Amino acid sequence: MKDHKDDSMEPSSPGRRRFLGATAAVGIVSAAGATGAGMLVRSGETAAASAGGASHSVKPGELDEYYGFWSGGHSGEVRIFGIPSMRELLRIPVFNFDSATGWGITNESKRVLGDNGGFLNGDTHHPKVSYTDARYDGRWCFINDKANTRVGRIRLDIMRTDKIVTIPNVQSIHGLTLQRVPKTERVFAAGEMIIPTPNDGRDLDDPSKYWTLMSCLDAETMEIKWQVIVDGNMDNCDTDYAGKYVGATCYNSSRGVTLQEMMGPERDWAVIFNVARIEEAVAAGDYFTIGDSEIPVVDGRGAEQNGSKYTVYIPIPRNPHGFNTSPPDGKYFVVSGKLSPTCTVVEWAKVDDWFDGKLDDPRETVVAEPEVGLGPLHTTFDNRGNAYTSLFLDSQVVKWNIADAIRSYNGSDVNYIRDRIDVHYQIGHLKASLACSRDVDGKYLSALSKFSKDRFLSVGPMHPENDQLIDISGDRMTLVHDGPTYAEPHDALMVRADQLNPMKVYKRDDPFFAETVEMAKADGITLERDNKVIRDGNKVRVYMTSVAPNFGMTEFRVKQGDEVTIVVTNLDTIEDVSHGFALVNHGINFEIHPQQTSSVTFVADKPGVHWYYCSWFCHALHMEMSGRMLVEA
Ligand code: RUQ
Ligand code: CUA
Repeated sequence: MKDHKDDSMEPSSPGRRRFLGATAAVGIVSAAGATGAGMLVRSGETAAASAGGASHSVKPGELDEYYGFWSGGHSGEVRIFGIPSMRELLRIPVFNFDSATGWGITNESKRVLGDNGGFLNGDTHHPKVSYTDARYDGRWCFINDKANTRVGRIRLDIMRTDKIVTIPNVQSIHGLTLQRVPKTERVFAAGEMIIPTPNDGRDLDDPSKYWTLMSCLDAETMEIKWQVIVDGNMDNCDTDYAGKYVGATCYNSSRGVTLQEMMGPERDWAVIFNVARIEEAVAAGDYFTIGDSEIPVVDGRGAEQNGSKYTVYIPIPRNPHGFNTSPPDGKYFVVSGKLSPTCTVVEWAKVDDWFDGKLDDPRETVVAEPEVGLGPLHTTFDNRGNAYTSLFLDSQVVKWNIADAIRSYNGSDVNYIRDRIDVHYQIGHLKASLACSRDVDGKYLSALSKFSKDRFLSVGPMHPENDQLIDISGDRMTLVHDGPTYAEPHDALMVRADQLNPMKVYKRDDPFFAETVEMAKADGITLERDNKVIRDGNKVRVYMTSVAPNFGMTEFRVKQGDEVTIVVTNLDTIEDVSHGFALVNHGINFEIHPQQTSSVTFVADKPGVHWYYCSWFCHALHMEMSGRMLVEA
């Protein structure tokens, strides 16, 4: 890599350097494991800009303006930040095991984890909050699991995961996006890795028979409605603002299985799916199925002929990555070149023209292809017609004007680059406040930098990442915060604080623990009152209440080998008075927040006295909130 010092820092230069595609390809591959000298150089511009940070601080006791939803990467969770303070407010376990809340331990969480409760890892990339008329409606946050091919859904009233589904016929869900209008009824999940279909041992050595599929889920039921088989692979995806299309990038149009093969072609593509035509085909029975799966699969292949009835393949330079639709009206989408220094701007209305048969060449949907810098990955937007693209290799965010990029593409000699700012370092995703919705406000931008290098105290070989906050409200971008994060948020989005309305105390009829309440009812138990042990053969159900600083039962007796279910109902009604139930030497701990019922099932295999205690600090006598399980040999 070249040293940054050699490059012009003029924000108005169209690109910091021009180069051949091959050079970029070598650059990005070496940077993947790299410590290029150029990455360490900081410009004077950034140091000066950082000085302006104080005005964006949120004072103790003050509330933030936005909720930030951060994917937790291979931690498998989702995190909530306050923006602009960048304070971490909550971690929501999704695909991971969580010691604090008992996610993966309690019966309620195991029901959500389902058959996949055996997997304790996940890799979350793209959190998406549900919409009504392309505005955040506070119902759900959806999240993909790249590691185990799942999609999870978080209820935003209680901030807990309530559904997880495994997507069949594909491997690795990477891109995840939602229908915006009239509201989120469909969730789209892009399969990334190509595999034989069905993947039952056939065609192991014949990658020409490997495929992947786009899946559409019903947002309400989380059932998979249909899938579309495509050429190439799929990476990131997004929808339009009319409820008609979903599109995904493809970085492996050659369907290669090695890095060299995947980097081969000069152009890959973005594939666009015509949702209405796919659903008509499914309704008409014009589909097939794969292996044991009953999901209708529609054939969207045919890249050589530019697509099928259901799809169009728009050629895009070299291994494109991000796919982002421009707010507030969703007129364009921007695809980043990754190994090409360009972004490609496509007008959604021209995709209509394509499907209406008015165009001869899918490239006619392209209205601009600005040169933005090295390693463009993702693009976000303000409310003033500007786009902001992350440049992995340049470690920069570049701000460019969409209308001027279109003018330039049409031959005008106009400079579309508005500003550049260094980020620290090797940025992946970036997202401006409300930029995926009609309410885009052009105030803040989160820059998720993959390397932090020298920005923080050393904590050993694993460095934190650096999620930076940039003020984009003025003509020039200003860096206002460095936010170290633990492995490894990929993407983030901001929702205005007034757009969410989480509960402060559970309702007793919450569906999250309804099944446990049903079980109690069948045992003749009123959870809000009873402290009782029910024996049913060698199955023992222990029902107890908790009110700070007491468990309703300070001892219970079982026999060695009994299968014991402990159900705890927190009768405290005051917000914040959470209890926990930890059973010593049994690997059991879980949350019970005010008015919540939680339960756990285990085998009492060790005779003797086993203490349980409250693990959530709730009262001056919290230490004394305990009891004994007596196990008879
Ligand atoms: S991808 S660094 Cu998983 Cu969102 Cu682009
Ligand atoms: Cu209850 Cu601590």
